[in-house]
Amino acid sequence: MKLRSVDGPLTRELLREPARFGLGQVPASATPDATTRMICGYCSTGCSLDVHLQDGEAVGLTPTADHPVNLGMACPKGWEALTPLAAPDRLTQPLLRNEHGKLVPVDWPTALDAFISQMRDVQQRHGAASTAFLSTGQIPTEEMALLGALTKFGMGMIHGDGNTRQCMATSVVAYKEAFGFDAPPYTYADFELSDTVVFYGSNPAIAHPIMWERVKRNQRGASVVVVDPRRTETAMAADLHLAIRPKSDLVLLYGLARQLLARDWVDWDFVRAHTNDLGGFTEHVEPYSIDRVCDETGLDPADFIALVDLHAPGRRVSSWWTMGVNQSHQGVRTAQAIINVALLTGNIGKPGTGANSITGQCNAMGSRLFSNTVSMFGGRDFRDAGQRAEVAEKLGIDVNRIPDQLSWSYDRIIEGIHRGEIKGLWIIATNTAHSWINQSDVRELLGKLELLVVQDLYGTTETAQRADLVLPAAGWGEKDGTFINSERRIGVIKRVARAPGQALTDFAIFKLIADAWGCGHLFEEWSSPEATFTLLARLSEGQPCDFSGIESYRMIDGAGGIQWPYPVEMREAEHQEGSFGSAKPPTDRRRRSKNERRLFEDGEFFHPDGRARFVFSDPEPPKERPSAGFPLVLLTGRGSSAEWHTNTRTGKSAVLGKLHPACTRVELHPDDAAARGISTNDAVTVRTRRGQIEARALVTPTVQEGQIFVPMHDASTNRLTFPSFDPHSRQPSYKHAAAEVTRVERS
Ligand SMILES: Nc1nc2c(c(=O)[nH]1)N[C@H]1C(S)=C(S)[C@@H](COP(=O)(O)OP(=O)(O)OC[C@H]3O[C@@H](n4cnc5c(=O)[nH]c(N)nc54)[C@H](O)[C@@H]3O)O[C@H]1N2
Ligand SMILES: Nc1nc2c(c(=O)[nH]1)N[C@H]1C(S)=C(S)[C@@H](COP(=O)(O)OP(=O)(O)OC[C@H]3O[C@@H](n4cnc5c(=O)[nH]c(N)nc54)[C@H](O)[C@@H]3O)O[C@H]1N2
Ligand code: SF4
Ligand SMILES: [Mo]
Repeated sequence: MKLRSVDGPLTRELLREPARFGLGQVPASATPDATTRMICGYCSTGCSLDVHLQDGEAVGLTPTADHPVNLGMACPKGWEALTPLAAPDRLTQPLLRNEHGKLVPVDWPTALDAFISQMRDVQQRHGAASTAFLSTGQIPTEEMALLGALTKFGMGMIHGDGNTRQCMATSVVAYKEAFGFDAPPYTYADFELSDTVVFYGSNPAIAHPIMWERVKRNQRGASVVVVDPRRTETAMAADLHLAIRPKSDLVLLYGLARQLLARDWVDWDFVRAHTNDLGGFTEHVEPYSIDRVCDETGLDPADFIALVDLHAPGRRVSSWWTMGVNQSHQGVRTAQAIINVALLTGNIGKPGTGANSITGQCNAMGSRLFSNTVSMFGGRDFRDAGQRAEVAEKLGIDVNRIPDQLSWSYDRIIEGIHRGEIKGLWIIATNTAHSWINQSDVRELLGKLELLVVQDLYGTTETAQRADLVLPAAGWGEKDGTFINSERRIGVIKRVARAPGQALTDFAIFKLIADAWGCGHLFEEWSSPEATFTLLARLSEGQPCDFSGIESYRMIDGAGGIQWPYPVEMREAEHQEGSFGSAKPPTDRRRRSKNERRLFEDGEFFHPDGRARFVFSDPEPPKERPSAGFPLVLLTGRGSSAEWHTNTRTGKSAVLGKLHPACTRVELHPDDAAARGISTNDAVTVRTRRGQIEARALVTPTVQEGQIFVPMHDASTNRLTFPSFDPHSRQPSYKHAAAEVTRVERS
């Protein structure tokens, strides 16, 4: 065929030798073995799965028995992980919108030609900064890194963010400010080694079922506390449930700190040696009396005191948080208030302790460190000339290719479309039209773009349906790479299945686009996922996340995953000691067995002075409060362990479909239901100022009076949510909007 702008060597090779790109080919990484192991592609727990092969292709899977993360367990999604690969709506060819507005199948050269010519056209007319990308925490680190390098160093883009903004941005900022680097300090063994385990806005029984299993294995008779407005499955199994008013966590935590100071339950040695600003913090929490805390959180004083008691000196306290904290108009300060309590009591860097943010997606941690969106590779700063020079040198590229400014955050990219400044958008592995907070707005906005490219497994997603060009991607199970889980553990995924039709790995798609764009020469060293991993290991050198000691995928596999940091010196020390991969007790910080490690054991943090910071500010009320027309507070979140986000993958499994109600449901309290004449299973309308949805009522005392809960998995949920953002992290506050529920009258 005749190509206008695409004539790179890789495209020619794709036409000549499609198997080299994995097309229709027996899995490249298939071993002759009957089984191979890899990390699950759903949540950030990072369970290992044994995939059973026949002629190199997956025929089934079971959880790995001897893996340090899951110890032989998996949740329903893990067991069903292969099913979505065979779904009938898998994309098998690129789709291009034709002059009649219809998406029609085309071949790769045509798709690449359309991508290059239209993206270039937008850039020529509106400048390179008018094109942007939105990516994900659900593809391997190597793919994220290649995308980030290609778009910013190769294609001249400045703006690109990920769905991790909806999820982890708050933790990133909280850790950076407090510790000097985005560094979750824990290892999962801490679940088992604590005396007190506190979950703030976290529902692991549903969202991280295998982490929850680790809590159940606690051998120290730990007291488990859940701070959540809802009586979740996790709260029901806890020793103490603090059903606070939504968004009152900050007041609770300042009150807790004040009580700890009043009782002198402070680890003074630790605080003096390793922190700054306790004086200011002590003054700050002074007004948070027991009365004020109970008044603002709605808690019973006895329950609040019980929480304080569980922080007694000598107890190992680990505090964990997830989206109930991060998705808030004051998420960063709330997360830092959790960190402050840990610093105050010296509950950090020791077994069974920590101020611990649990990540969400399988590779959210990889995205935070290597997607080149907000920070530059390895957690560096785009604005720092020295760091730009360092990255340029390690990559062998001209430093002028590296932008010297920060990318806009997701919400600012959306606003940029509003203002007509962003005209071309490339969305990879996220379903914006379903999951973004202001859905009616975003769906309309996507239509305003001059070019929308969507790269996904399925052509049926709400976002792909709105695209001008859809690129068919291979999924988990059909490609090689690494993920980084919640406890900083790097694990391997492998190609064990054939991608359907013309679907290519995201890695191959990025390489082809680089080639066709004319910047392929920048990525010669990025020849395969594993070669890219070596490059990333080199980029990590000298950073807190240094994993330059990892030599190969094989080494990671053999060790059951390796946590960062793992610098060269650590590997060398382990080799010398003969303790590599063995259970030999560690001797010093650099010589620790690599299987279960936590950060800050020596009290050294990543700020230049080595000290952690207390960061705090005054609480503020949520931006949209209940009113006469909308008297209820709407909470959203995960509905069941069988549903994953926008359900593009989990929705394909009949087994998973049986584990949750088929319809959209809204949970409401019996008194609110009675006042509105609503019974369970009634058809109801849920309204907010943004829009309304139809749902079935589930009347249950697990939600408090005055609150309702709608799972995020339904395509319409985000018509309701209120777009407010944490000012420091720009993370959306999905968990607070004013709403009303009414019964649909049958005619
Ligand atoms: N089955 C399943 N598992 C998943 C996912 C999935 O879609 N399905 N997604 C993964 C991802 S990406 C993520 S980020 C994690 C999310 O994991 P979680 O954060 O545990 O899940 P959510 O249900 O979003 O929110 C947790 C809880 O926050 C509570 N909450 C709401 N407002 C407040 C508040 O103001 N204060 C407090 N203290 N709590 C509040 C909600 O009632 C809810 O129970 O799950 C991961 N695991
Ligand atoms: N109301 C409400 N909304 C929320 C939340 C909430 O609590 N409440 N939570 C927020 C959070 S924490 C998150 S993380 C987001 C998640 O929101 P999304 O990221 O939009 O959700 P997913 O369904 O996981 O979308 C991933 C997409 O990538 C595709 N995909 C999967 N694997 C691959 C791959 O290897 N390559 C490519 N190219 N595509 C792939 C899938 O088919 C799917 O379309 O939702 C946010 N939205
Ligand atoms: S807990 Fe998470 S990582 Fe483990 S099997 Fe379930 S979805 Fe996969
Ligand atoms: Mo998430």
